[in-house]
Amino acid sequence: MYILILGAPGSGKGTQGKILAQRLGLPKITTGDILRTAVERKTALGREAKKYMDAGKLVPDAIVLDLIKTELHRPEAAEGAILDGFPRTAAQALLVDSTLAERGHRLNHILLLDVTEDELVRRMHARSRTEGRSDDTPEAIATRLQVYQRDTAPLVAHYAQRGIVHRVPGNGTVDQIAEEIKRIIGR
Ligand code: B4P
Repeated sequence: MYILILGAPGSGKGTQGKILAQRLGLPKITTGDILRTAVERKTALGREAKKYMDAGKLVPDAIVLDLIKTELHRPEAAEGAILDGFPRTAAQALLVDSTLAERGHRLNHILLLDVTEDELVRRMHARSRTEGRSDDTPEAIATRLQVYQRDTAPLVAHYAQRGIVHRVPGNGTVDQIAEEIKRIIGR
């Protein structure tokens, strides 16, 4: 089973993805974590990605498409995975669809975490005080929210045609949202 968790920055994708991956025994692929690790290790990918991430912009498809393909080809993801943080652009969505189709798979569920902008901003400001992520500055947060609306939110319409998008109210507590996801997935 392949499940995509979609939502604005700060909507709880990472939080819910982790709970869901543990419950279903599936690997979680998180492009944000992979890119942050590359930045910490100062690899060529990390040095290139950092300029975009710190500004709250998407890392260009030219860099991310290869990364996505490699992750989806990992043996652990051969029968299913939780996709957290990608696809984020139309080109990434096409790549995910075609890569899964090569093995006779497709996305089964898309969980769209629906959180008000006030709450998104509150969460990211709260995190900036505890985790010190370099893209949780007021300027980068504003850019990330704009980029989400421009590049990623249109993917909802792309997937809605297939009838696999589930809108999940995301303003509640972590446990309430996890329960709602369990109800939607049916396990
Ligand atoms: P991500 O790491 O994916 O970051 P994000 O979209 O900003 O999500 P975030 O981690 O903040 O949200 P989450 O909802 O988990 O990407 C970071 C950057 O990497 C991007 O801006 C981009 O530059 C680059 N990137 C990543 N993937 C890419 C791709 N495919 N293509 C191009 N570039 C890419 O966290 C929410 C916070 O709220 C947490 O602190 C959590 O503790 C808290 N929270 C969660 N649920 C809550 C709840 N119910 N109540 C209260 N707080 C909650």
